Amino acid sequence: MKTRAAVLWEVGKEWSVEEVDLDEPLAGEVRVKLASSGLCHSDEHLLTGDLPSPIPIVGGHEGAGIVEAVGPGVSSLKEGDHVVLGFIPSCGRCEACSTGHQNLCDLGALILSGEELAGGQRIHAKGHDIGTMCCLGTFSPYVVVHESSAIKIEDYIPLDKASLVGCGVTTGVGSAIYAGGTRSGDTVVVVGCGGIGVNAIQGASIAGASQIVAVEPVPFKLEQAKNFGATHFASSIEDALPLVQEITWGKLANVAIITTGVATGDLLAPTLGLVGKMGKVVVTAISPWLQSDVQLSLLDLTLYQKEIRGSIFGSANPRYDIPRLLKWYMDGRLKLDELITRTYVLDEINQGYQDMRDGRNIRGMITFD
Ligand code: CXF
Ligand code: ZN
Repeated sequence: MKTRAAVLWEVGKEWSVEEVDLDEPLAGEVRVKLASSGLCHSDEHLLTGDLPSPIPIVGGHEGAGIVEAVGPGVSSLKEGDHVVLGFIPSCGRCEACSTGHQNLCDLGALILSGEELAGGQRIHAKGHDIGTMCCLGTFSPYVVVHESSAIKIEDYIPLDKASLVGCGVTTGVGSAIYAGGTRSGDTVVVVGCGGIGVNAIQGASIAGASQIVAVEPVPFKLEQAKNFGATHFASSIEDALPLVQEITWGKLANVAIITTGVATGDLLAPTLGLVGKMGKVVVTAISPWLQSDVQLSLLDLTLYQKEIRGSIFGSANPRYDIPRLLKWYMDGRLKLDELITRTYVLDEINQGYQDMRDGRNIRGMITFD
């Protein structure tokens, strides 16, 4: 079929919205008509080259919609099912999936490969075969994805909001609850209050943290952090230190989560300095792929028995946590509506990303008809 999609043809250039050919689903694949796509910072990482991926590529990895066509052999989905797309596939059979670590599914190795999970590409334009971000490519009203990437949800859940749990919401909430292991009464610091950070804040709040320190230089984002449960505010890590010392009576924080738009090595040492004995630093933000320089006090790490832990998808299990978080939303425990600063049509995608760069949105969202 013919559809439209935002394609990145060259690193450093803008998204180009154009007509593309989309193949029929092959074995194990489904076509989904999307309701919305979130504008996540990781797609911006493709554009800057911080994340390596073959191009051309159709961006977008936060989507939800309705299954419209089913390829041969699909067993978990049927036409008409409502689904959220997970940016990490979950096959359910590999060692990671079968031991409760679906966020580390073996198929995840393919999400930046430029190839679909079943091999090859399903999108074609201007004589090129075009890959998709995270084997999804949600910057298009229609996607053909493998069933390993689609999670069935209840029909009454608003699909536009649901797309956000495919990446940003679960990544943030899970970083606080799972990766950080936040417990009732804890002090949690969240460094960077964009689309992931505000969700780390609401995750910490749900887990019962009593003090949540938002660290963010952009005043609009700090204001948003307050709406999601932050109790204390600092515009830099340096300013956060005396604040955290004061509010914890010198014990320092239990958990600090790095959710900046880009992670850099120089953030590690001062963030490690914000947590106390047995404190955890969770590195959720994505760093440029060639970034490898980190300097920190190993003695601090050892003597205070601290931990530094990376986390992908908030260490959550897509097939368990996506429906679970949506239940929390329907029960009024998790905020999704408030995350969406502005919606855009597909043709406005570059405006959406400019607003992100300018600190004018927490989560921009493309809505389709
Ligand atoms: C990213 C993580 C690195 C690969 C692409 C997706 N996560 C979410 O934004
Ligand atoms: Zn994302």
